[in-house]
Amino acid sequence: MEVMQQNLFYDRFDAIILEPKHFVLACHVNPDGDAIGSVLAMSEFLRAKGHEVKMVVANDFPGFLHWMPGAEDFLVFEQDAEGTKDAIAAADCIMMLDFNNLSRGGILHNEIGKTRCPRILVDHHRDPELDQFYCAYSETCVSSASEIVAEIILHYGMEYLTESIATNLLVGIMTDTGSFSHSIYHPRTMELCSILVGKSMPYTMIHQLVYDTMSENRLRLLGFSIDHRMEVLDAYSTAIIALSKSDLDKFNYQAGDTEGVVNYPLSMQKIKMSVLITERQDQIRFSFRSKGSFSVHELANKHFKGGGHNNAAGGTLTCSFEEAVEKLKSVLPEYQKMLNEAE
Ligand SMILES: [Mn+2]
Repeated sequence: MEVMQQNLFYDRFDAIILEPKHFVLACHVNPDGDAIGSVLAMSEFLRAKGHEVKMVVANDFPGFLHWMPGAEDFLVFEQDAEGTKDAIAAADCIMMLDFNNLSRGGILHNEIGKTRCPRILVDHHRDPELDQFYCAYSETCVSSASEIVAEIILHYGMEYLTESIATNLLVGIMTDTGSFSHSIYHPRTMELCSILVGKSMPYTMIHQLVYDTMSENRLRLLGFSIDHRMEVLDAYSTAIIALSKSDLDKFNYQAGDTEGVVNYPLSMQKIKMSVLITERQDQIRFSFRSKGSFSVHELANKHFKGGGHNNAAGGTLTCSFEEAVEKLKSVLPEYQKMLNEAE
């Protein structure tokens, strides 16, 4: 089944890239390393194939990704709404990477929704709306969208794998697997990485550029989150970290500063699920992580208007900060047995 789908993908993708086109590549709102890395790598590949490519995002990405090769070329809707709208309206083909649901495009949603050109999906999230796409490479048992992009580029030949493509794809795989600590389902991920590392910037430099760039405020926010804002609910093998707007203000919060905070509680042996709740401008954001068989996708999808992967998902609610924390606690009994028995 999988192989058939991929053959169909290449049949259609081959046809699409045969003639020069104006591509627009988009990823999800609050873009992460995988979103940015997969878009940058695919853009460079399509340019090498003779296409015009514009890369669009709803909002800016964290500073620790700004160094990525080509990152300065992104059109950011929040900073240049007209330029971004014009680029989308002029597209012959729109590619969505690292998201499969137009609502995850944030404010780009409406603009992409207005277009009539073919759409291509390259993604690893669950429950894609496949009927919206002319062709789709949608695979959930891979580490990242960047891993799929690596497969696609290698399908066309090693000669397309430049240093910048390899570097961008490694950032995507490295960040979506928490530095190769989860979401690795098959040896192919490591095989691809070994090919990428052979072409990329030195791997240790990539790792440092992404992970060793904290401001003092960000590291102190992490310490504060764990020491003062983490609640451990032993009955549910769950830990919750809830950060209010005033908590974030106290540490002069910058985009990306809470990145990774949600992972720390999982390093306790007894914890199966970790939830980070943050109060944003007009909504409450939830970030879910789990270990092993407990799927946070279902929980996020059913109760928090979100979803994602089995072990990592997100969601949002429009309510007060206090209500959000109560809402989470109120759904835990439904999952108590599954959480405590998860392996
Ligand atoms: Mn991803």
